[in-house]
Amino acid sequence: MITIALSKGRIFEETMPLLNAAGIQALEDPESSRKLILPTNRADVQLIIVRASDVPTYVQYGAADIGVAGKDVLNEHGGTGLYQPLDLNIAKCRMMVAVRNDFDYEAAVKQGARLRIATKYVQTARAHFAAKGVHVDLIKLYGSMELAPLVGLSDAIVDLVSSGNTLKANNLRAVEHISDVSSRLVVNQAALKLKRNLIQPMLDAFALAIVK
Ligand code: PRT
Ligand code: MG
Repeated sequence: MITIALSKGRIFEETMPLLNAAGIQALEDPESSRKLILPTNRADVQLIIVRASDVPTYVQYGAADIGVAGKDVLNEHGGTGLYQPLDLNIAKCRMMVAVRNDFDYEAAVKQGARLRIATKYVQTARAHFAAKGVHVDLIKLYGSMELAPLVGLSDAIVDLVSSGNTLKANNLRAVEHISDVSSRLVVNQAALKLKRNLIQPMLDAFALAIVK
């Protein structure tokens, strides 16, 4: 049996065409089903539905053999025990620093001010500001980062941006681009060795189906 860990929403939707190309079809839709283990057309393949940030953990411990996770999530997790053979080029966005439209970020950085940064991506933010030599206090949040500068919780946020509509709607502007983000296929290292006959053909099919 091969277990594939996916999150609902954009990762599930954008991974489906790749799974289909490998001959795997989900028999239920996670948006309407309450099941967390979804059968597929193949008796030897099942899907499990987990939080996006939990995908690397399930794969690391071998509870799933394969998963799909954003580089944002993988960077925070650290990647221990994970083989990352393919960039799937899906769920694309950018990791950015953003501030209120009326906050003079450039001046604050120039003056060497200590900045308060609210983010879900603490490791990413710490590494980014350390490399720039900017002193920061990091405030860990679990969502809705865009709110933090509006209510005085932080000077800036580190968050993902895709269309930019959320920043715009909240009178925020992006001031730095940290990295481009897409999702990767992650594979449990032991599973790849023990179940290579099942996993390798899937990896080959995914590789051929990736839209560059
Ligand atoms: O939603 P939940 O709390 O369960 O978890 P999650 O937000 O980690 O999961 P999900 O499914 O929303 O995101 C899964 C993965 O999709 C992330 O780990 C990213 O790699 C990728 N991805 C791609 C995004 C976005 N685009 C994105 N725009 N993840 C989140 N966003 C959010 C962003 O945080 C911001 O709040 O969308 C908002 C901005 O969108 P725009 O279009 O207004 O700029
Ligand atoms: Mg989300």
